[in-house]
Amino acid sequence: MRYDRVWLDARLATLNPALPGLGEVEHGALATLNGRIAFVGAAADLLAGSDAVECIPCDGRWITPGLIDCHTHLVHAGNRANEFAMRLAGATYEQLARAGGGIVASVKALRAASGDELVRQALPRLDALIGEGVTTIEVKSGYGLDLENEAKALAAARRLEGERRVTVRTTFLGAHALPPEANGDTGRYIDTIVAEILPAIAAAGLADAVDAFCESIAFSPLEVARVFSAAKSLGLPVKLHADQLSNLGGAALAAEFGALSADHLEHTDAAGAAALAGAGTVAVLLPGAYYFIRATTPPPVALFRGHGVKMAVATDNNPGTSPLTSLLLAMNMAATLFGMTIAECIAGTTREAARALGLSAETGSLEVSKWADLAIWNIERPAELVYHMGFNPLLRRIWRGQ
Ligand code: DI6
Ligand code: FE
Repeated sequence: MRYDRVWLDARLATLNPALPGLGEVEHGALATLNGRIAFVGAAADLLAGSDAVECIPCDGRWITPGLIDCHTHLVHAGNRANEFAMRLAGATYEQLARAGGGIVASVKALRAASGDELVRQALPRLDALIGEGVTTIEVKSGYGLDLENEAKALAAARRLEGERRVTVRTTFLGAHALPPEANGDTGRYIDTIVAEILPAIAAAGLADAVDAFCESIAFSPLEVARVFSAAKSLGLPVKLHADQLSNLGGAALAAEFGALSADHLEHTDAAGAAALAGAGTVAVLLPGAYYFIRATTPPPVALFRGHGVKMAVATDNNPGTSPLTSLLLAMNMAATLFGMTIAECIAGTTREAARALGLSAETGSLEVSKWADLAIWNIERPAELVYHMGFNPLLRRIWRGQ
């Protein structure tokens, strides 16, 4: 057998779901051909006589799947450090949102920025993630809130794929907040999304999925259901910001629409967890936002575990509630703040994050025929990926074999 590259003498955390734990293989080898994994397993099982253009000894280092940040608002303009200061002085996130700050402040900034400017501002954040071994990211719109600006943001997100070796999945989040020009008429804005904005975004091929913010300060379950029905009729999968600040039954709503994921979930109850399990909807947990807004109700991880709900962990990178560009730190926070195990944190940024994006067949684990998206680490044991705070043990990152 002839391969492009073979990594030898590696310890593998394959995340192969057929294997227990992290699917660990000692004395492992991994070979690639045309950007995909062509062999993964014990080095002793690599056929004698195999040949490769390049052989890379790993000296016992660990190889994991490339990390996946499955929930970000990476494309945004400016920052909201001013609001952070106000929150430190006592204002709440809801108060700032109601006073015209919050998401709407970021909408004004994004509308004023060109597509080039959005790409320019997103790249340093993307580079921070890439520098930690991230090979796939999801990017949401939701700061444009009209067709022109939502399309501009999604096109900027798509352009990131041309700027760096990274896989980008885009999500249309038109139902993120009410635009100022809607003058409080939520129903009419939802009408516009359903009849005009979403069909145009879908026709332009700008979105891989559709998301909404289901919350008392955003959109009701009935309004979200209208957006989701439109998405489904256009053949687009859905995701939902659900139960972050209160329980409006968002998890069950996401499950009802067969959502890829329901995200945040701090206030989800047992019925919501059961619904997620039944639908195979991934629970995406976002400890950066929980930490940054100093929330006090953590998501019900034990309930999710008990119901067999798959859990992912992401940065939720956004200017208002999670200015976080470290997926490794998100893993540490998921462990310390939410009580997730080491294995859950690592699966949550690889295999389960891929599932949350509908990419399970392509990436997220080290299995033959998936993309060779790899991270090679200077660590003695996988727990170090979750343990460090602000220290990056990445040695090398491989995207699609390169
Ligand atoms: N939930 C969040 O945490 C972010 N969006 C959302 O729906 C907040 C976005 C922002 O404040 O800019
Ligand atoms: Fe978010």
